[in-house]
Amino acid sequence: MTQLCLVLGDQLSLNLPSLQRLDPAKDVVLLVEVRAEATYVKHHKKKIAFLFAAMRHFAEELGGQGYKVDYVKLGDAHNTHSFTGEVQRAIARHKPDALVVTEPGEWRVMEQMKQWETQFGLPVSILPDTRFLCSIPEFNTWAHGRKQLRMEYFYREMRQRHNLLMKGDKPVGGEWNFDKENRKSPPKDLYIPPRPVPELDEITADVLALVRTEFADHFGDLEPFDFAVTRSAAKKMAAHFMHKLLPQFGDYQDAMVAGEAYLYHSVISMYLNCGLLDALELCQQAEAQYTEGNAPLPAVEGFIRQILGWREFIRGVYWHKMPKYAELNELNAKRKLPWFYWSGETDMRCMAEAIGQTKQNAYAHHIQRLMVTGNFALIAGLDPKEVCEWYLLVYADAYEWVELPNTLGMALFADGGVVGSKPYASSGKYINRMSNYCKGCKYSVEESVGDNACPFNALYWHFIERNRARFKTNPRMSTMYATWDRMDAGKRQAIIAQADRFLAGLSHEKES
Ligand code: FAD
Ligand code: DLZ
Ligand code: SF4
Repeated sequence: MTQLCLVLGDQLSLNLPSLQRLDPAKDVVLLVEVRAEATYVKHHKKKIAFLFAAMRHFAEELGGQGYKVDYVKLGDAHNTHSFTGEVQRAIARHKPDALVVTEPGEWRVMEQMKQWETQFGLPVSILPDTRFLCSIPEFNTWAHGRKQLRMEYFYREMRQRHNLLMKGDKPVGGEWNFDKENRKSPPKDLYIPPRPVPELDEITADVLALVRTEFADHFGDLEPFDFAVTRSAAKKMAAHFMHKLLPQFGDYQDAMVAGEAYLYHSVISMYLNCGLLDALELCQQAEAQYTEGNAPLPAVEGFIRQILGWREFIRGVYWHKMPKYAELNELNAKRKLPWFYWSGETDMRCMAEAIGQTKQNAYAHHIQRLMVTGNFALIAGLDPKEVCEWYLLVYADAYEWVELPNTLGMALFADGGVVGSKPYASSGKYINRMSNYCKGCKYSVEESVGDNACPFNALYWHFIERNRARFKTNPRMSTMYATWDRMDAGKRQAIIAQADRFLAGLSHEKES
């Protein structure tokens, strides 16, 4: 019996379950560059280049391991530009007896795969993706019957199950979570060790030329291109983080500094999500930095929590709640996405910085995504569908399984509290505390009303007031309502009018 195995662009791992099933001597691995995947949302140019270059390098790596690889390039004659079309053509070429795949990261692709057995008249095995540390059935069992899904409790079980930072059945250091010791404001003289810049080889140069011509109208800058595109280069990026940045990761996890896109963040999500890095290996490497005395516990615990806790929890929520999840809009937000999300041209310095870095790097760190662009979208009442599409296409690490619960749930509260127990709404005060953006901004973060007032301030109160019925009884929001209600009625009226004027002035169309 011969098998055909389709490997997707975010499945570039040698330990992929479907690859483990193959007999390299006779089975065939298929990788395909297809327009449908690059354009179902118009992905950032850098993201397409990154994935195509990583796929081409992975095909070489597989060849080196003795696999028979069939690689379809974007420009190949007769490319049908869809997964289904390319599998069909490959069946005609190789005449396999069976198809084998690993479950995909997106619901829409799973729906396609489920049709293949009938469509092609061949047995199709869709294997669980064991690169994740919690399987979909395991998450569903954990979630079953719980009134609320809370990451913290899920995370504790994951720590025990994978024996990370554990002393017997107790957490190392006596606590599960050291967040209160993390999250300092950025000092003026922060030194950030420079990140390694991977070399550009011929394969990547060819892909850059392809993307430059074929996807010219997509969002974002293609160059400078400084992503790792091989497993070994991605491992060097991770090693740089472990040795040079992890000790201060916790301290400055929430900090934002103008002109500093990466700070002490690992910048590994794009490699982890496409399969070049392994989640458990990263957690174990971080743990070793603690046990060897190279990094403090709060930093290491914080990093492990992001991967073992948040990343796995978010994936669990996605598969537990889809497909209805994508349609949720708890706060009935309907405003169109302002044009400056595409251009980065706005006088709000925090937004210009976060969007500008996103255009340049296809990356922004968590707090920029959550508390700047996400917070603005939440308090301005932007339509979740438009916001989710933006997040899915602008970031190199974005696939729907991870983007959707983070955006629709964590940032927009459009899921009504599945991911977070309260909305992450905030005025300019939070941004001022955690960044140096406000000092160079046209607006004054101290003011809520008037031409110079920071738009986040009035929008925040507008959000609080217009969602009173929904949040007044939420105990975690009661101080906010008490503060707002204590304010002088004239002041409250002026703030609401200020926000209304600002919202009326937002344009979703390109200005000529
Ligand atoms: P670090 O800050 O160094 O953290 C280490 C790792 O932890 C990350 O690489 C990532 O794998 C994991 N992690 C941390 N937080 C989360 C989280 N909330 N969910 C899942 N994994 C997490 N992450 C994505 O990978 N893809 C996305 O499309 C994505 N969209 C997001 C959209 C919004 C609105 C928000 C608020 C967050 C989103 N995140 C997404 C989560 C997080 O912002 C990124 O994982 C992180 O910024 C990646 O940068 P880093 O590798 O430097 O992470
Ligand atoms: C994101 C992406 C892009 C741009 N192009 C391809 C492609 O040409 N071929 C491919 O196999 N995968 C691509 N991907 C990643 C897929 O969109 C991803 O595998 C699915 O969304 C499932 O998570
Ligand atoms: Fe952003 Fe307001 Fe600060 Fe300007 S003043 S950077 S708009 S928070």
